[in-house]
Amino acid sequence: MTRKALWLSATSAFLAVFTLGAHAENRVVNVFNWSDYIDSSIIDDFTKETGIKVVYDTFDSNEILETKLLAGGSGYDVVVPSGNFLARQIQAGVFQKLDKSKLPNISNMWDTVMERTAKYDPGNEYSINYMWGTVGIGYNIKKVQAALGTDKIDSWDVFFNPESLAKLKDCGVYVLDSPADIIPAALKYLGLDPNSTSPDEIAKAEETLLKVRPYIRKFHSSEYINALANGDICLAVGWSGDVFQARNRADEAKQGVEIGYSVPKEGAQMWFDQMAIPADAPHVAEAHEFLNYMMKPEVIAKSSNYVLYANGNKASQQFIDKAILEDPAIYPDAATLQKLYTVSPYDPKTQRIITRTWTKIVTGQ
Ligand code: N2P
Repeated sequence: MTRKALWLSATSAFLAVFTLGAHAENRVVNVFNWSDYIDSSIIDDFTKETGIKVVYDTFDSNEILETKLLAGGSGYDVVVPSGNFLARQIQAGVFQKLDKSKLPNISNMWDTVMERTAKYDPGNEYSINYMWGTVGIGYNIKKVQAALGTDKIDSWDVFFNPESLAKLKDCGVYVLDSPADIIPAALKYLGLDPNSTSPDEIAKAEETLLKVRPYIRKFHSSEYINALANGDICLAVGWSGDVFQARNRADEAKQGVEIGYSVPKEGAQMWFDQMAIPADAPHVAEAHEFLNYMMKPEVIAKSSNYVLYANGNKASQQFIDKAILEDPAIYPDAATLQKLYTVSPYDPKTQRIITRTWTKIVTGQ
């Protein structure tokens, strides 16, 4: 080889390596997940292990996610709708089928959870469970004791009974800004089917909520974590793990705030948040790598240990803190399971009624 040829081949070898390297660095996955829903070290570890950069955005409402998905071109590669929303989004053609050959860690998943999520995603073809939990009542134990004379809440009556909620008005009540979580709870409290699509029954739920509306300070689906932890409010209708995160933040702050969580005896909703890949996702290969990584038992256990929600990964349970695994409000025992119901997606007509009803409730008119 002449000197020039040698130089040329060295240069092209260098260029080849350089280009490959640059390509690896450019790999990206755009993730859109709920707020307060991951230990961020998981994202750093994923990037270290795979070289794929994660652009991580958050939301706190299924409606917000749905609006983006239905508009198309969201640019997201992995999104996490709840099962009842996922079901109709699958119907609308928003997602692509998962390539299971790229997801070997699916063998770690928990059949009991998959049977339940199949209600929303038959055959679990489009989605993988991330976390699941309940809708219940988070409360400031001392403030509730002072206002109501009890430090134990076990019934929706504390919230839906206007006489009771009036007593909590001044110490502050927040409620999820989420009709598909709150209206079924009102129906259940009234002894009706939480999945009712009857306009009359939904009107009864509306009436019940309007009666307590004057005592609600805010409808919001993520601010209640800090509001509870700081002692700014005394009650929140919220999601289980978020309330437990509030409890932990309060413990860390050492200001004497103690937080409790109740799965009311009349029944509480059990929901499933599912990871899925939009049909128009720009980085499909990276999305599969991300999903497969999230199904590693140690990884998803780390997430549950941090966000205090149960996950749908059976093999992860050996890595989950004992206190979490044995807490029936996180991993329900048979007695708690009996109290839990699931919700179905609303048909378009019922959805319009629900949306209208919710506007009336939130605006108080
Ligand atoms: C996470 C709340 C997710 C539960 N902060 C709602 N599906």
